[in-house]
Amino acid sequence: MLELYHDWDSLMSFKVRACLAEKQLDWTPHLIELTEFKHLEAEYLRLNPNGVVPTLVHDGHVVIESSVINEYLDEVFQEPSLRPTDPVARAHMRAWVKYGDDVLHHGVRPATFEMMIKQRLKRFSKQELEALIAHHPQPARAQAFRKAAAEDIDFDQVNNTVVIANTAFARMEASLKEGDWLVADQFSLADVMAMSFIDRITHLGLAFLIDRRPSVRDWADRLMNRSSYKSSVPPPGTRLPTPDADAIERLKEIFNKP
Ligand SMILES: N[C@@H](CCC(=O)N[C@@H](CS)C(=O)NCC(=O)O)C(=O)O
Repeated sequence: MLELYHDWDSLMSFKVRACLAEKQLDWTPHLIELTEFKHLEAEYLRLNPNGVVPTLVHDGHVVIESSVINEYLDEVFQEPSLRPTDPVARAHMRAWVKYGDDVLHHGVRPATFEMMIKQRLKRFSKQELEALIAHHPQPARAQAFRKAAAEDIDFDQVNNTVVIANTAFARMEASLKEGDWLVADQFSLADVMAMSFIDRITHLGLAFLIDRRPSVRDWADRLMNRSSYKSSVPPPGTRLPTPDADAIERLKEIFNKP
C-alpha cells in the first residue's frame, strides 16, 4: 500500500504525484495543508522531521525527500521505467533532478512567497500566526513567514525568480534542441521534475518566459497534455491565490527593460 502525505499546491508534492501517475500506481492521500501549518504538527514531524511535504509511506516504510521518493518508486515498480539505463544518460537525469532540488525549488520560492503566500497570510491575525509558527523547525523560515505577513510585494525578490527561471529555460532550450526530452530521447524523472516547475511558473503568471523559447514551449505543451500532469495539477479551490495582473505587468516591464 502506498500513502502520500502531500499538499496540492506544493512543487515537490506535484513531482511525486506525477511520478505515481506515470507509473500508474494507486495511492492513498493524506492532505497536509501548509497554509494551515499542518506540516509542523507533532504527529507529522514524527514521519518527516524536516517538517516539509511530501512523505511517502510504502507498506509502513517511510520515505522522505521528493527526489529520493521518485527514484525509490522507479526502483520498486519497474515498469514503465523513468530512468535511462545508460550510465551517462542516468547521470544527466540525476543532475537535472538535483538542479530542480538545489536551484529551481529555491528559485521559485521568492515569487511564490511574494505574490501568492503573502496574500494568503494576510488573513491571519498576528497572534494566530505566532501560535501557528511557534514550533517551526527552521527559525529562518518562521521569520520569513512573520515578515511576509507584514509586508507588501517586494519586486526585487520576485525578480530573483524571474532571472533564475529564465536561465533555467535557456539551459532547457539547449537540451531540447538535442532531443524530445530533457535527457536525450527518453521521458525520464528529469521531465517529471520539470512538470511541477512549469506548473508553478505558469500559475505565477510567468509563462512569458516559456513563450520566448520555442523548444521549451513545445515540450511544456507536451508535458501539460500528459494525463499524469493533468491529474497532478491542484484542483480548483486548492491553489494558492493567483498573483494580481498588475503585478505581472510590472514584472514584465522590469524584465524587458534594456
Ligand atoms: N527537499 C525536500 C523539500 C520539500 C519542501 O520544501 N517542501 C515544501 C513544499 S514544496 C514545504 O513543505 N514547505 C513548508 C515549509 O518550508 O514550511 C523535498 O524535495 O522533499
